[in-house]
Formats: sequence, structure tokens, C-alpha cells
Amino acid sequence: MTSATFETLLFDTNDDGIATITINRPDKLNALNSKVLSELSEAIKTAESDRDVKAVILTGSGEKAFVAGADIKELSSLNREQGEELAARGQSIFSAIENCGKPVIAVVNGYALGGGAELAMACHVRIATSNALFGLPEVSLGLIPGYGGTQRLPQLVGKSKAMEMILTGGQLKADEALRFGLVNLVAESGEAMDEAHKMAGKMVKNGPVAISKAIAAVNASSKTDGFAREAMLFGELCTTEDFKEGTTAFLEKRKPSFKGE
Ligand code: CO8
Repeated sequence: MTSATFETLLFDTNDDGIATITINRPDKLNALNSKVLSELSEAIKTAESDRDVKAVILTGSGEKAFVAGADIKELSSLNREQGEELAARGQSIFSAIENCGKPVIAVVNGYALGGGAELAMACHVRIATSNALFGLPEVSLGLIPGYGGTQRLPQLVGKSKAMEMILTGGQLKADEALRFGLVNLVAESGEAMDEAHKMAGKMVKNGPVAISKAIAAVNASSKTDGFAREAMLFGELCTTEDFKEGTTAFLEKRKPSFKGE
């Protein structure tokens, strides 16, 4: 059984072939820095290539957050090329999750903001704890979602609700997320992992080849070419004063004052 070692992730596989990947930066609410992204990419490859792994559960460490977004400290110094490049890199890692031939279930145990919501949306199924909060607050930082959120959110909740969420940067509670189809199930904190194992258990009883083809077929229903445009626009925003102000204000723990420049 695989039990790979990472700096920012925990990776364990149980006897039923269900691997659990836990993003483990609880002091930063599991924010996605470059190290987490690389290790996540590695962990998914490991799970996909290990014949003993039949399904993956992805969650965040601690009680408070699944993932509170991309690491704003790293974002704050990006120029246009770096912004576009990082968005494209994150998109490709999240696409690898979406296209993984084994079911990937997100257990969203608290904040799923920005890149965290985008990561949850790249998974095949989402189980939320009752305290989970979903949101794409990027516009409050002078940015837009850059890890596929502008593409996947409308597919999951419809264009109208997606526009509202992305343009207000507001948050959805777990029960609202369930109502809008953003999550499959809501469970109490102590029960969400059990629910995920139960669901994964039903999936892994089925033919592995059929499971992988089913994932590919369902994914084919929502192919869009909007991802490149999202990454390009994200890069453009990295050149703006509003982006500098938004990210600096977060790091200085104050409200931003946007000038529209
Ligand atoms: N990045 C970096 N650090 C973070 C992040 C983050 N996204 N979120 C939280 N932290 C840190 C805080 O700075 C704090 O660190 P420290 O103790 O050193 O000051 C620690 O985690 C705990 O956070 P708080 O003290 O803020 O905890 P609160 O309970 O008061 O607040 C919140 C919780 C409301 C979740 C708050 O932390 C928050 O608003 N976080 C930011 C949420 C956000 O804006 N997320 C979106 C980020 S942008 C993004 O995800 C873009 C994705 C696309 C990228 C595309 C290409 C690059």
C-alpha cells in the first residue's frame, strides 16, 4: 500500500484501496503555495499509477479550512507572465485531478475560498461539512479566479449563480451549496470522512476500467476552451494597481482602496 511522504501533504492508503490526501498547512488555512501545488500534482500521479489505489479522498488539515485559496503572499509579487504561467500551471494540475481515472472525492471541511473552491470543483464529487463556506473572493483582491473557477462554477451552479458569486465575491454556506448543486452531500464535521469512505466504497466495487471511462465520458460533456482565456486575463490583472492594492491590503490586514487602474 502506498504511504508516500510529502512536506505539505499527508498521504495514506487504507486496506480498501482508498487513498486520503490531506493538505497540511493548517496555520495558513492550507493555502496553496507552489510547494503544495507541486506535491499535489505528485500525489495525484502517485495515486493514479498505484494499482492498489482505487479512489482518492482530498481534504484539508484542521477544523477551520479545506483550503483558503492560493497563497496571497506568493501572488502579491507576480508580474503578467508569471501570473498567466502560474494560473496555467494550477489549471493543468487541477485538470489532472478532474481527469484522474479514479474517483476523487473532496471532503470540504471549512473554508473553500478562491483556489480552494476551485480545487474542490475539480474533484469529481464534493462532501461538505456543515460549517463549510464556499466563495471566489478574487475580485476583492483585484483579481479573478485563475484555477478554472470561471469555467467550472457555471457548469456546477449555472451561469446566473456563478456570475453572482464571482462578481460579489460572496460566500455560500454548506446548505446553500447543496441547494445549488455545488456539493453532493452535507455531513456533520465528525461524519464527513465516514460519508466519503462510504461513497468511495460503493464506487470501488465497480469495474475500474468502466469507472475511468465513465469519468472521461462525463468530463467530455463539459469541455470548454475558456481556461486559456481565464489564465490570460489573470496575467493581465497582475499588471494593475488594483491587484497590488488588493493583495497588499490583505497582507497588511486592512480594507483595500481600489482606484480602477
Ligand atoms: N493566502 C495566504 N495566507 C492566508 C490565506 C491565503 N489565501 N488565507 C489565510 N491565510 C493566513 C493568514 O494570513 C493568517 O496568517 P498569519 O497567522 O501569519 O497572519 C492565517 O492564514 C490565518 O488566517 P486569518 O488570521 O485571516 O484567519 P481568520 O479566521 O481571521 O479568517 C479567512 C479566515 C476569512 C479565510 C481569511 O483568512 C481570508 O480572508 N483569507 C483569504 C481568502 C482569500 O481571499 N482567498 C482567495 C485567494 S486568491 C486565490 O485563491 C486565487 C486563485 C487563482 C490563482 C491563479 C494563479 C496564480
